[in-house]
Amino acid sequence: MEVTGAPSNDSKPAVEARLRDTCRVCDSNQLIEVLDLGRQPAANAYIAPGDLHLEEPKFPLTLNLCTNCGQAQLGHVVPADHLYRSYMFYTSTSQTMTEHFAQLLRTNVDEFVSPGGLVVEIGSNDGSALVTLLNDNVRVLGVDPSRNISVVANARGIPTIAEFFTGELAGEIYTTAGPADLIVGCNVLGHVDALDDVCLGLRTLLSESGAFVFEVPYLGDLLDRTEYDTIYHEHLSYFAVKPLAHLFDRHGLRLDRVEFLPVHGGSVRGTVKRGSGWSDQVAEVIDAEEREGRSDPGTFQAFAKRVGDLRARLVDTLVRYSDEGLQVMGYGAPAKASVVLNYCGIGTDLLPTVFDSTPAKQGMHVPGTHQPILDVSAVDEHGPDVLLLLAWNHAEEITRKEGWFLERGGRFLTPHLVES
Ligand code: DWN
Ligand code: ZN
Repeated sequence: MEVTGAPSNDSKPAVEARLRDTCRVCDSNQLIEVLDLGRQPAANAYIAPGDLHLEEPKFPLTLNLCTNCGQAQLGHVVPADHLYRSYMFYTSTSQTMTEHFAQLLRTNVDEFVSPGGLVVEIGSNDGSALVTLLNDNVRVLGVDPSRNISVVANARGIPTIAEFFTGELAGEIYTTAGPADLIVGCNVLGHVDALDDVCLGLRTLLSESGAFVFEVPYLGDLLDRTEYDTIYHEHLSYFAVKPLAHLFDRHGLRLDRVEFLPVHGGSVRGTVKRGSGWSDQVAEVIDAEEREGRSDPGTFQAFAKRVGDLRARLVDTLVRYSDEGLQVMGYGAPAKASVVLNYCGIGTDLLPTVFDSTPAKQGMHVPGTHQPILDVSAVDEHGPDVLLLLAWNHAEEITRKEGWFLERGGRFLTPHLVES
């Protein structure tokens, strides 16, 4: 079944979302809907001022739970070409994340890559991670579907294939460059509809003693901290460790190690090798997830209730600030901003402007709710009393950079109503 985006009076053909009624991990059809965030535009589809009059394609944003394997996942798939070919998120906008990925590569190259060995990064974005290895005795290759951002990576000296990573592409890379000692994919698996095909590609490309190291936002943190704004069309899966371990096992891959990290609201990093089953350490984490009810429908019902409550409380707070004569503006225009603003119905009346450091986003408007995006250097001149910290996952870096705003008496408030 296809769900058509809102008809556009533009000449472009309408974009269509596909309803997926089988689980991405276990292929069962035992899916139940656990959250409905309404119809939303693609979260990174920022709008140029000249296009504001056009109707935006909007797609249903519903979260399903597979009661067979416990995988949380979106019900509707927006075509990947629509989401990624021209992309607005640049990893290099966060110094913290750039250092985080540099550290990940250093450690894993030392452990897995022999001199002259091949390191492949899937979803390599602007090359911020691989650039760390440019002076090392290793070969690097980026794979990223966004055409505009791959150009940036190539210009930085990171050979980058501007394509989606598939089983077929993995075979081509194997033929031309040989097996990879290390494949890295951070914040990528969640974006993939055809997980089986990507696993096939990993199995094809990995050297005998090589490793695939990935990071994904962790479902446990999403649930515990009610991070509903990380749910959007790009993120098709919300992973706990158990479904991941089963997925890899089915493809002749073994989840060997997991560790939990604070980035992006709480993430899990996994190390995968050729083999089957999973390690004792992974088994312990899976046991903990069972005890914590990470795949229980009741856990998700409680989560959905908290999401609705947060919406009401955030809107109440913004209305109260407005009544008190306080000026509120947004800080950061991440994809998450679009989810919060559209789901909560926060328009330019309650939040007139959003600031973001990404040059490509500046001068554009937030999808759906249309706040203009200005450079962060304009915060002072606009003089807000409160900044709604839409990029809350970078709170430490942002409050450090904008310490002057706090000293002046300003306040940051996250969409989850955490104040600083
Ligand atoms: O998985 C994904 C993650 C990794 O990145 C994607 N699907 C898309 C993207 O998600 P996001 O847009 O929610 O990412 P961020 O990292 O939360 O975006 C932060 C935004 O805040 C960027 O637009 C840059 C901006 N920013 C800023 O204005 N000042 C960020 C920092 C650190 C700053 O100091
Ligand atoms: Zn399943």
